[in-house]
Amino acid sequence: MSKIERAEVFVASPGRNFVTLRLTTSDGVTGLGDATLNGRELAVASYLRDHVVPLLVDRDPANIEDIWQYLYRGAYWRRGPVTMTAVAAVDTALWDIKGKVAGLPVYQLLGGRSRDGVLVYSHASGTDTASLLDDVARFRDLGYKAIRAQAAVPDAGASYGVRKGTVYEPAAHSLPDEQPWSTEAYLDFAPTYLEAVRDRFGFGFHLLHDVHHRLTPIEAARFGKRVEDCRLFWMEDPTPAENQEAFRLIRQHTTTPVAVGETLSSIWDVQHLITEQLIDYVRTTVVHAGGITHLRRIFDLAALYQVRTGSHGATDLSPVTLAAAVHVDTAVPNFGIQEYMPHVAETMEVFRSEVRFEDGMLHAGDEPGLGVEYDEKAAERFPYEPRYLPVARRLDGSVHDW
Ligand code: CS2
Ligand code: MG
Repeated sequence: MSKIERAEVFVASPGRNFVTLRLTTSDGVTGLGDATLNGRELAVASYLRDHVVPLLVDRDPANIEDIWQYLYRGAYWRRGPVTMTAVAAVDTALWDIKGKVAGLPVYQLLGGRSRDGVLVYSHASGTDTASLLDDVARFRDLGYKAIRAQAAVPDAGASYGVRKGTVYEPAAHSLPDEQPWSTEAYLDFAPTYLEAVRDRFGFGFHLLHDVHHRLTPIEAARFGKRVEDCRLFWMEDPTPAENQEAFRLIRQHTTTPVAVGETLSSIWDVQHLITEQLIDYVRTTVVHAGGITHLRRIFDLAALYQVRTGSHGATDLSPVTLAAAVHVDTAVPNFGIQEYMPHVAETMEVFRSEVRFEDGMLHAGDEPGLGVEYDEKAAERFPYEPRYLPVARRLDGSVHDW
């Protein structure tokens, strides 16, 4: 019997911070898992090093489901982003190993190919409408068939989702940026730039928008109704999802499709959203929702209710997560769309990935396993630096959802 012989946790900052788990078996097969939780990286690194690695050594890497149950139920303390990210890293690495042992890409282990390629959307942004329109034009030229549009809200300072050069969340500070927020200014402004995108470029591509948890349910209902003529592919995270029931009110007022899930980590966090058809797309992803094993369970539940997938894929998710997501997306029947922001060159020096972009789609490649290798020597050139996501404050100084 093959055994897990070694489990190593790497923390490095090639372009931004990533935590990576590498398992090695007694047969010398390696598997990778992403364990990155943006702004809380070391908590997951410690969870793995101090509490999970000692439990893995000598286990049979073939028993993915058993190891998942052992780590999840065996912790007693359930769910939550730190736990589920740590479990995800182990699970992803085990699927990588299983694929390499079988000589098959992971999507084959999940039932094989359901589609030729994985439709992706990327992020156009601007400091105002004019620069946003230029950025949308750039993404259209690059061949994207789906584009998310975000612009900085006037009088509300910096906004989420707006790139500064190549930097995308977080800003390069060791303590959180504090960014002003005005719901009124946003509700006045955002619909106008979404309309400007449709006026200029028409309807021959998918247009998406991220509200980033900023609105109350009734404000979100008003926003969704106001932008119906833009025919958005989705409005994302219109209101925080701790209270799943809150989405019923949004549903009662608008036909703009709703996507939720990037901050949620278990099937229980999306249960009512899915089974009561309060959303159209579920955005949980491999790294923050318990790995391929648990994500597949969420997506199968979603399929029963005509909810499609739309996995989170910002650059704080490592190329290991992107590859794992593309394997899952290739196989599941209810795939919707995959978020994709290309990683910067430093990131790709450390993670060599088979994932390829072509004509608006991602392709997983046919290497056994996930098709990603980690270059730990290259990673040594990029030491970890503490970084935080920003914090939002309303114009009166009180804290808002970022
Ligand atoms: C965003 C993310 O990609 C998205 O839709 O909401 O950029 C999110 O803010 C970051 O991943 C947080 O780490
Ligand atoms: Mg988002």
